[in-house]
Amino acid sequence: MPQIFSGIQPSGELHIGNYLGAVKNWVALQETHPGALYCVVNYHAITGVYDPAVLRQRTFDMARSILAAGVDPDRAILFVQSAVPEHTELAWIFNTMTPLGELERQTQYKDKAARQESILAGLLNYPVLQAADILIYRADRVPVGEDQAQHLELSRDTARRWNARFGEGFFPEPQTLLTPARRIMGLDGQSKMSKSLGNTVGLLESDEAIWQKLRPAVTDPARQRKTDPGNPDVCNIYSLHKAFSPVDTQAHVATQCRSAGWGCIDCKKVLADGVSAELTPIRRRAELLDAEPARVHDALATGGARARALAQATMGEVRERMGLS
Ligand code: AQP
Repeated sequence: MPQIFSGIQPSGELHIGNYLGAVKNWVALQETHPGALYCVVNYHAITGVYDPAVLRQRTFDMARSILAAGVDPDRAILFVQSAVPEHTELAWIFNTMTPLGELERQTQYKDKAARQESILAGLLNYPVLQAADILIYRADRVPVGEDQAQHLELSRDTARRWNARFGEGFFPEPQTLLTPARRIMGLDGQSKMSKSLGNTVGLLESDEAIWQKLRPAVTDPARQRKTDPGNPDVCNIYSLHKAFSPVDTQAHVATQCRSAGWGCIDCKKVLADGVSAELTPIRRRAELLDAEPARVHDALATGGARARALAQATMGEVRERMGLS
């Protein structure tokens, strides 16, 4: 049975990009892969200036949102990265074997570094820690969005490099599991929906707040007037229909767009209904968890203990094979 691992940063709210690209898949995979590991990767969220109290709160909120989205702590192992400090031990080991040039080539590093005045080493080494996060559980399937594909390639290179020196076949080469919604764009249609770009639609936002974001959202730029026929294939709103609306609604929306039967605002109203149908139960579960925060803390404590036992077993073997114990 393949071992599943995936992580998410507590660098802001859980948004529909994270949900459609990764977390929705986590919920599906826990049914077929009991013991799937899902991690709130707080060590990854400290590569810039941050406030400790805010980080602590966001870590809790992220765990609560993941549970509300449907991750079940009886099926999956949900934990916070810093509860398993062995991740950073293995990351150090991988750092000693990773060529600098490979890290400097990572697209996400280049994008984020370009937005910062002073670039910290942690930002560069982020994918090395990510390789450790995955490989410490000897995980071979990683449900993530498309933006993580290059980092997964580096994880595979890392596994190959370590295995070649210390034990052929010890670490698996982890494969990316993508969803159909592998890359959700922000509502400006310009760049990936991303916590750090502030262009997100939060999973727990109210219907009204979501509508205020959807109403001005960019559609097919060729559609200037309601009478202009549109092209759903280039419309970001239509790509969200594919994620949130039933199949027959998607077909109807596409026909109405191409024939100019509907204006974009009509199409957005139907999308808002689909989003509400999917997110309302998640919001309800989040409210229940807010009333009983101990359920979140308990899930993380149990998950942390289970994950740590697995990580310690791997590190025992790693130290042995590397002459460190
Ligand atoms: N727009 C997206 N479409 C599809 N999948 C996405 N993911 C993120 N954005 C999209 C996937 O969500 C998971 C968790 O991501 P993360 O929080 O660990 O880091 P990220 O990819 O860097 O997400 P953000 O929102 O863009 O955060 P910041 O701005 O802080 O870097 C991953 O599986 C990711 O692929």
